[in-house]
Amino acid sequence: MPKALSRSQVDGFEADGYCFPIEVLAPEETLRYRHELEAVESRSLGLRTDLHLIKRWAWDLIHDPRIVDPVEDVLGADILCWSLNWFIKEPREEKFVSYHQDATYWGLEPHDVVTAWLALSDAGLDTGPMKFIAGSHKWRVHSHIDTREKQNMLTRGQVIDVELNESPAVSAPLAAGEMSLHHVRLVHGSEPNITDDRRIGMVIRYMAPHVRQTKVEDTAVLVRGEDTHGHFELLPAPEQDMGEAELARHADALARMQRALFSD
Ligand SMILES: O=C(O)CCC(=O)C(=O)O
Repeated sequence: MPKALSRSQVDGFEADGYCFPIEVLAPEETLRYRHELEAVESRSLGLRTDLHLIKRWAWDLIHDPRIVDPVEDVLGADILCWSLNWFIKEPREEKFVSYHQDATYWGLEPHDVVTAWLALSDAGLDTGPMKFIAGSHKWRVHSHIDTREKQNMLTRGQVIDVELNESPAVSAPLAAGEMSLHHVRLVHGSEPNITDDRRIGMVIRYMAPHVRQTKVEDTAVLVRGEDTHGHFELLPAPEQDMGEAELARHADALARMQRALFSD
C-alpha cells in the first residue's frame, strides 16, 4: 500500500519514469520558502547548492513528509539525500535545459535515484517546465555530447546523443507548491521562460542507501530509515545557520560533488 501516492501514480512512475503533479506546500509556505531562498541569494550568490547543510529551513524541507512520503513510495523506506540544487530561470531569460539523462555524470550506481522537483513559483507552460520522454528511464545510459552552449543550464551543456523525434515529450507544468518526481535515467529537458516571473525549481536528489558513488568518496544525509551500507559519509543537521563548522562541511561536500561531476 503506497504511503502518499495512489497505486496508479506508483504504476505510472514505474511505466513512464515520472509522476506529477504532487501537492506539497500551501501558498503561504511556498512564498515563505521562496523568500528564504531569495534572502540567501541577496547576500551570497553562489551558495545555493546543498543549502540544507547550512540552513535549517532547507534541512527541514528535504525531510518534509509531504515530499519524502511520495519518494518512499517509489524508492523504498530507507532514503538518503545526495544533494539539493536549484534550476532557476529568470524572467524572459533564454536559458534552457537540453535533453539529458541525469545518470550520465553523477557516478551513482545502481540507478535507484529519484529527483523531487519542487516549484517555488508557478511553473506553467510559458515558464519552460520540464519535458519528459515517457519510458526513457528503461533505456540504457546513452553517451552525451558536451556542447558547452552558453544558455544551456547544464554543467557541460550536455545533450543526449540519440534521435528523439519519434518519442513525443510530455510537458510537466506545475503550480507553485507542487512537485514532480523523475527517475535518474529519464530523458528530460526544458525550454526558456517567457513570463515576467522567475521559474524557481528546488531540486532534491534522493537515493536508496545501497547506491554507491563510483567516482569519489561522497557525502549524503540520511533522511529516513537506516543506512546499513555505509557507502556515503553521512552529514548532520546544521546546528547553527551558516556556522563555521556547517560552512566547512558544506564547502567539502561541494568540492566532492564537483570532483564527481567533472571526473571522467
Ligand atoms: O528544471 C529544469 O528545467 C531541468 C531540471 C533537471 O534537469 C533536473 O532536475 O534533473
